[in-house]
Amino acid sequence: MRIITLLGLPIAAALAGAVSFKGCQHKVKESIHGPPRGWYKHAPAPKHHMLELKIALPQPKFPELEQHLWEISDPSHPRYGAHLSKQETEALMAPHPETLDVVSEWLALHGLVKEDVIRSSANDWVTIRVPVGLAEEMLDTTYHIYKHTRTGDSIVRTTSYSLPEVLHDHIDLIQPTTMFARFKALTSTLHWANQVQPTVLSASGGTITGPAGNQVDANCNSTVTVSCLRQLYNAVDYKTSATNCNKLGLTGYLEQYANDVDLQKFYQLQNPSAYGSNYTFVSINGGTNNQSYLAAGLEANLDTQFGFGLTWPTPGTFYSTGGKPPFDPDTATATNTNEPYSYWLEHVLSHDTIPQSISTSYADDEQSVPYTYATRICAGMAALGARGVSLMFASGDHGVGDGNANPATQRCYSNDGRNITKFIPSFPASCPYVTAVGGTSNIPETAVLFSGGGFSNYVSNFIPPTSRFHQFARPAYQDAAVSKYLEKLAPGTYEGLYNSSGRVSDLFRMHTPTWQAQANNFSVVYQGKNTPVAGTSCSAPTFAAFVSMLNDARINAGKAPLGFLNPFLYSIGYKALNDIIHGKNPGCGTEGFDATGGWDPVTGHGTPNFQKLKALVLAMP
Ligand SMILES: *[C@@H]1O[C@H](CO)[C@@H](O)[C@H](O)[C@H]1NC(C)=O
Ligand SMILES: *[C@@H]1O[C@H](CO)[C@@H](O)[C@H](O)[C@H]1NC(C)=O
Ligand SMILES: *[C@@H]1O[C@H](CO)[C@@H](O)[C@H](O)[C@H]1NC(C)=O
Ligand SMILES: *[C@@H]1O[C@H](CO)[C@@H](O)[C@H](O)[C@H]1NC(C)=O
Ligand SMILES: *[C@@H]1O[C@H](CO)[C@@H](O)[C@H](O)[C@H]1NC(C)=O
Ligand SMILES: CC(=O)N[C@H]1CO[C@H](CO)[C@@H](O)[C@@H]1O
Repeated sequence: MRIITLLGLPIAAALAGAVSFKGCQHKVKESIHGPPRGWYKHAPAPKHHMLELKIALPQPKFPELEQHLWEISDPSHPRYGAHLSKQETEALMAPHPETLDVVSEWLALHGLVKEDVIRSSANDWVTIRVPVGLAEEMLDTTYHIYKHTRTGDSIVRTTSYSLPEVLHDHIDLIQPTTMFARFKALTSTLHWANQVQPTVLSASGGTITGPAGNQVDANCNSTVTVSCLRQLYNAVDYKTSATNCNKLGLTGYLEQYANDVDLQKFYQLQNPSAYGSNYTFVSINGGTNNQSYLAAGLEANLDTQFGFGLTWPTPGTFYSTGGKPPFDPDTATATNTNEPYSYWLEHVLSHDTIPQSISTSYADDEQSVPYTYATRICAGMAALGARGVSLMFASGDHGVGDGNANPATQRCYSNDGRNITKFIPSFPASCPYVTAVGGTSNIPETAVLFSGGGFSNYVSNFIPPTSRFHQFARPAYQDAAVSKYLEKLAPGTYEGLYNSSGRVSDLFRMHTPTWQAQANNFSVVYQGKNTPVAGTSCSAPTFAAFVSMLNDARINAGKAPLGFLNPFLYSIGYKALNDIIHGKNPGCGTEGFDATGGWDPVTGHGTPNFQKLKALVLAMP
């Protein structure tokens, strides 16, 4: 059901309304202090170049949606597990009817009629395709081609845009305008493509004591397989169901394709019972899954092989979302160079059923995603949480830094015009409605050096006056754990580099390799060969797989899926995690944070002990 009919205001009626844009002054809606480090202005954008503009309409009922989310995700609340339906969620995401009218009228004024406008299922996003010339007129701005110094990528952006004053309360943001995010697949820098592991991954070499106190193959200290992860995290004998409607979702972006031949070969090697099984492929915004041998993506292969390999026979879904820079600014074809989370969110939220656990191993530096945009994407994640979906995001692969240089000497610059040194957290891992997953290596488990983590800089003082909620401030569920850690930190440590009022990443660490040459490695089949892979990219699908197994157990027991995990993990779940006390995550010329006993910003509460977690989640309502 489309909300527009519920609200009873067809567009034509709206056009009869009386808002006048005549003589209405444009006022700056959003501006940034020049392009972020790494980008330079190259040339004016060709006027005929087509842009796909996404317009976010305000969600006046979001605070109500968020209130539902906290209640139904808190195991001590009577409404725990009472997730909302698609209709209920959309009613809480919908813009005010007047907003729909005013915005439609403004679009009509520029010749954009109903047929030119694509609306999200909740009507909270509007998508239009317009030439640069028209966008410049609508937004009273000038677009340029910006080039990236290191990669040569080009994008069409502006550093400021304006809207008629009457529209300011009816539009949260329009992109692409000021967004220079560099969205990355997290395996891209952390693999040894030139190295190949043996074809047979034998379990010879005896056993050692794993984190759960059980005996595990000694090889698991150097090469990580599906079998190793099940041993390390105490789930060797757990069998999932194929038919209880539990599902695992994995996302693919940036033309990362999951190769079926590689997947079957992986199953033969690491989970023979899954051999011959398949997953559901979902294309979003033109995303494909090119099966050419050369088109196989290491990230997509890693995610599907470990995610589906660990949870088989749970049905799997692989989402491929199209759209990525660089592109040819001279073509007149609309090129989507927006950061693609909004497309993915619109798609999944428009469906009645959604996989209960979903993992994403892609990230941007938080500061490269405008606060307004981050806030809206994060609101979409909250809506998924309200629907009962657990979202796992890799925490990033650059420690507390941004990976632009050697972590020991690198300075990390803020791009807010002040150019001060700052730790650089990753987005969307920094969103308070998702679970951020980092990495460990070896046995006993140690935080990996590259593991992203720390405090979000998008805290309340960054909130523009128009915003209605304080999303990135430290959520209450983290208060006790974080305060305890801060008490242990020597006074003044990293003062000014992070904001202790910010949301911290959860960093329920999973086993991944370090990038020292002799460290552990995940064994992924890539273009037919066993390839060692590292990164928090390994951790996110692994953790998601264990969450999916927990959902399997709860669904079999007639209970609701876990949904948004953090309130549970911080209040009860941490008791079933292996505390990690070794390691740190250097960056920005510092040593980063230290792992300590109890919660810490590097390793969170630790890695899972599946049997213990299962007992906890089955004891909950
Ligand atoms: C798996 O499913 C995809 C589409 O979802 C299909 O293209 C592919 O051929 C299938 N592979 C096998 C081995 O059945
Ligand atoms: C699939 O990938 C191959 C190798 O990169 C490429 O040559 C081919 O054009 C691609 N096919 C499509 C339909 O994009
Ligand atoms: C920021 O400061 C550093 C070091 O002082 C300097 O090298 C860099 O050019 C500055 N960047 C900007 C954008 O001002
Ligand atoms: C695992 O490997 C690391 C690094 O080589 C080593 O320090 C550690 O002792 C090994 N663990 C066990 C239990 O053998
Ligand atoms: C951290 O955030 C608080 C508001 O939540 C603000 O008062 C404070 O100035 C911020 N500190 C820094 C170093 O940005
Ligand atoms: C970089 C790294 O640690 N590589 C190791 C990955 O695992 C194989 C064994 O399967 C070792 O031979 C590599 O040295």
